[in-house]
This record gives sequence, C-alpha cells and structure tokens, in this order.
Amino acid sequence: MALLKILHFPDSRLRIKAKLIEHVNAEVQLVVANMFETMYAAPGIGLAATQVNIHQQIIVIDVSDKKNQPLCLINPVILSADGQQSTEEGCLSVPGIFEQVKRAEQITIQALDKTGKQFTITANEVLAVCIQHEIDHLNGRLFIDQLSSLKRQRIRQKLVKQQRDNN
Ligand code: K1U
Ligand code: ZN
Repeated sequence: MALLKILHFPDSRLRIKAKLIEHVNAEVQLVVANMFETMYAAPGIGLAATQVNIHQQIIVIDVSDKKNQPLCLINPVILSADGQQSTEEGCLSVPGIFEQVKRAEQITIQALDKTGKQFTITANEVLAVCIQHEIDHLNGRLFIDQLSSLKRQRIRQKLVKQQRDNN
C-alpha cells in the first residue's frame, strides 16, 4: 500500500469532475486501499479520490471513534435529502480552515462497495455531513465555495503563503 499526496486549495485539479467507474477491478481496489491508508494517516474522517488527483468516483470514510468502521462509496448517488443542519467542517485540502456549512440533515444514497456490490444507506449527523462533503469533492466543489468571495480570497492568500513558506 502507499500514502498518496493530498492536493491543497487553490490547486485547479481539485475542480476536475470525477468520472464514473465502469468496473470495480483490482486496480480500483488498490486505489481504495491506498485512500484508506492516506485518510487514516492524515488523519481524517473522509477522503475523495479527487483530493489525491485521481478523477474517478471513489470515496472512503470512517467517522467511528475507534477507526474500525471503514465505508467505501463508488459511484455514489444521493437518492433523497431532507432537513437542514449547520456544522463546522474542515478539509484535508484546505488545511487549518474550519467554517460553518449548511447541509441536508438526512440523506439516502446508493453506491457500489469495494467488491462492486450495490447498496443503499440512510445517513444522519456527521456521516451525512461527511458524505455530502466528499460527493462535493467528486463534483469539483469545496466547502469554502459556500463562503463569501472575500473570505475565500483571504483563505487563498493564507494557503498560498503557507505553501511558499513550506518550499
Ligand atoms: O474531505 C476531506 O477533506 C476530509 C475531511 C472530512 C470532513 C470533516 C469535517 C466535516 C466534513 C467532512 C476531514 O476529515 S477534515 C479532518 C477532520 O475532520 C478530523 C480529523 C481527525 C479527527 C477527527 C476529525
Ligand atoms: Zn474535503
């Protein structure tokens, strides 16, 4: 397995829309394994393939305290979304920034698991937030897109400076 490099805002590759996976084969399963390793090491509670410069519809998530409930979503589709919640979100691609974001309170999604089997789940609370955040990544969207352009501009300047200082 391997740790993958996580892209940081404002990298334009974070805006690429991920493609549907046609076959869940060994190559896809290796990407899934590497994404789990990268997410746990970060550490994070979710990771979308877009964030590691792989433009295919793959998400890994584990919102459990003990980090023993891995969830892999391939080609996820939101079937229904109800209610509204506002929670503080972070993002491994926007390090050090935490902001309140509005999301649906409960969602039902359909996806393929890492063996290619279709399943449906209903999610609430942090899992619902995390799934919506990760599906946004697959569509080239970031949680900071919901903020004012002035706030986003300040975040851009801060992260560009941080990246310059780190080089
Ligand atoms: O997609 C990502 O960048 C991962 C992101 C997921 C997420 C967090 C919060 C709300 C919505 C989506 C993260 O995992 S940021 C790191 C984080 O939240 C965390 C890290 C360690 C322990 C607990 C949480
Ligand atoms: Zn993110």
